[in-house]
Amino acid sequence: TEIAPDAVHVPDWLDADHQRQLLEACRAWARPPAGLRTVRTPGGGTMTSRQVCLGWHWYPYGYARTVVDGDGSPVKPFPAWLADLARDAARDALGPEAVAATAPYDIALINFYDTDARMGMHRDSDEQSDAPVVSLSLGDTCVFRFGNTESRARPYMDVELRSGDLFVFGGASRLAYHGVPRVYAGTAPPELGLTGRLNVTLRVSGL
Ligand code: MD5
Ligand code: FE
Repeated sequence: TEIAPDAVHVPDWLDADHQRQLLEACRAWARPPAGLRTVRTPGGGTMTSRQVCLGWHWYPYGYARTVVDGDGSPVKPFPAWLADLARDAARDALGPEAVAATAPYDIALINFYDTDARMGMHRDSDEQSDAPVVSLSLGDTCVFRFGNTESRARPYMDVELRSGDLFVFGGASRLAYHGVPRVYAGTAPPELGLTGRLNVTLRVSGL
């Protein structure tokens, strides 16, 4: 479903087996060193989701090769299979032209949401590439709020993202404001064995 120009939601893109495999990989990446951490913003805020990065380490607001705001370790490598997965996802959602001229995907930001975690409205503008962002959701259903490029305020559209869903944001939607105002407790597929929600975003650094 095209939610906005070049913003495409593909429900159930990952089948149950692939969801399980991706979850297992995320659990391994979450372990130290360079594991799951709490992100603090320069303004003194604390993000309620916890995050792990692959390839490049994101901190508010830039990218580094070490965990500059955590244990100082080198960032974990970005595996080739994730680059293939990202390209396949972007192609499926937007068509081959969308990634024909882009550099390989080289960043994964993985956010773990407890039931009471949220993500405020923001834009992803720390990348030096306009390649589409690929988002994969696992676990509990959330409300994803997709806004406009001008401000955090209305107009925006609320979409439910479920375990296995793909969302790809390219073109004019790449710099839209967006957030996660709510996670629905206990809505994960029981066989997955995940409490809460996990989101994997795949990006091109352009660095
Ligand atoms: C999430 N993550 O559900 C979302 C999914 C993040 C983040 O927002 O920064 O880790 S990715 C949503 C996204 C990315 C790039 C552009 C747009 C949305 N967009 O234009 O709406 O945890
Ligand atoms: Fe974002």
